[in-house]
Amino acid sequence: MRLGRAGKWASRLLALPALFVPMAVGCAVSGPTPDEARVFLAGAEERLLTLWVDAERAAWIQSTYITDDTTALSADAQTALIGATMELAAEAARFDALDLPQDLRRKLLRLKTSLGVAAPSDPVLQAELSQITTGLESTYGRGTYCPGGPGEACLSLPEMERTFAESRDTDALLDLWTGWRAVAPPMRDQYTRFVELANAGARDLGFADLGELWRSGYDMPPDEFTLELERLWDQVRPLYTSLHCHVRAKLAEEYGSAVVPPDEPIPAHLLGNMWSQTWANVYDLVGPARSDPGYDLTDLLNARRVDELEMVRYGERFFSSLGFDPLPPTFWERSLFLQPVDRDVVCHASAWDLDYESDVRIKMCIGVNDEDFVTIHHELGHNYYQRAYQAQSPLFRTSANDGFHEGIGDTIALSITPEYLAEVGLLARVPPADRDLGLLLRSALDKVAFLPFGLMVDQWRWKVFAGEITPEAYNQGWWDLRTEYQGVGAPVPRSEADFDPGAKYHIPANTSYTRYFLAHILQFQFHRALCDAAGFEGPLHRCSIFGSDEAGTRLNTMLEMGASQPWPDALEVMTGQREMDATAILDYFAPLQTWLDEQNTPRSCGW
Ligand code: X8Z
Ligand code: ZN
Repeated sequence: MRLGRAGKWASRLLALPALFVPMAVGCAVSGPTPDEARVFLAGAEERLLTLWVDAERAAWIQSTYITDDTTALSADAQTALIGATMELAAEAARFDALDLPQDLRRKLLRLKTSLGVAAPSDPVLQAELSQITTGLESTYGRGTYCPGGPGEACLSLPEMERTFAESRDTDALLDLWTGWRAVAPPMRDQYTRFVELANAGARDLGFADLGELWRSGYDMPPDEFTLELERLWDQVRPLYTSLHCHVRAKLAEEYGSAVVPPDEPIPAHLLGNMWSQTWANVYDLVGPARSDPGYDLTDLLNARRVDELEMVRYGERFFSSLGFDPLPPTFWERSLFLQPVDRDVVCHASAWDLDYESDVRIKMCIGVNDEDFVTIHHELGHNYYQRAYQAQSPLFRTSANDGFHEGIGDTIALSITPEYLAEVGLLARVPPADRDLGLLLRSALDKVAFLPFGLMVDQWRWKVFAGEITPEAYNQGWWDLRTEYQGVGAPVPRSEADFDPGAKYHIPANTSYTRYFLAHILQFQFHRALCDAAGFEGPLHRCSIFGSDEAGTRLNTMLEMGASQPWPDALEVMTGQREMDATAILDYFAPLQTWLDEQNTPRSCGW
């Protein structure tokens, strides 16, 4: 399975009739039995596994060599998988009323919810849907912006992202901000059709719409999950609002209040990131003058001449230090680490497990910088999770919930502390404790700034799937939510001729996004628990679990479980807690909250 995308499953067309129901011979009234359910699921898993692998191979080739042909072949594999999964899910309905052991009940639900997309039963519509989804991803992957016009030199997305990280020239930033977004309007009609088809499929599976299908993967009723998200957001919102207030004030000092007006959303092109989802790239504009940590990881990597591959080796060595086996030779032979010069690829980072066993890979267009150093750890977290649960039966070869999958590598990356960098020879001197505020602020610009973005992307999609945001209001609905949650606004007027959601990878790639919000809460819980296991004493932002067998064992115990148990059980194994809990992230940033409150005293906050 691929992470970084919805677990889209497709299978070759089946030989079995769609509703083949074996009947017990010689019984007048014969309902299905638990044994029949077990046999059915074993057959389904075997068949799906083959189809998943087929679809993954086709998708890998599509993503690493985008052409019309590879896109079409990937769509075919996807159509086959969707067809089989929908058919199996329909067959499985006969076990709905049966009293089943927990593992079988879980597998039946997984059969339905693990589809990132559902489709109507008509094979023609299934093919149409697959062509749309694969086509959208290829369109995104091929996207460039040519500032001089068509035929002139073009910029790739990673190139534009570097300028966003480094430039303070508002005109240049605005030009790239609008230029990149031209990739998306051609997706708009296709996205509208995608919503129609996928919703029809979700309804066939018994869900109100695709959003409800997605929300049903969390071991609780979907409405309860929505409330759970609100609860977590309410816990962290005050910290976000304080950070927003400080950042807006400092940006206003830099750019002037005509560009960054008080009491209004922050213009989206000024936060150091194409989507304003993380803000650490503007640290130099907003950091505390006397508490700078005194080092910059990008500079350290460059000074030590660490290249892209060596960055991945640092990641592998971290996991090895926890007791995990080294990555297999095939990982190094088959991964894509660099952006090829001669063909289009989907540069958005992802982690793959092509055979659902050991053929793990990452796909990234790595740049030598701090962001990509962390992203490498993020992706490797997926790969080590995939390897850890490979002994589970196929429907359980995924994480406890999708937030867990996204949170593992990030948890490891929280251990990239100054102490760790010194231990591995990247940093000469560990900054003293009086520099902690700078460290915490830099981290918050990534982790805290991300939270409302992590939430709003699916708030938009869920409303779209539910018909509350209609195609005529796609863009307006997007910016309403950007404003409401993030306090970030479009720097130039937008209209329904635009389709700004489509310029964010996970919309064309149909990857659910709430997983990242959950991961940003969970990773601090995981980190706290693993630091505890490692016997660390001191502030959590100075804790690195590098080299701790105890932490590694604790982590592995949870990873091995895959999705075989409800996520609260998995969480308990790792942390002793059964609830997702934002107190870990709040504790981590508590000294920063105090400092932000002081800074913000004379300011008017909010938007
Ligand atoms: O998409 C990703 C990963 C792949 S699963 C690179 N992330 C989200 C994003 O880039 O928007 C990681 C954090 C959020
Ligand atoms: Zn990920």
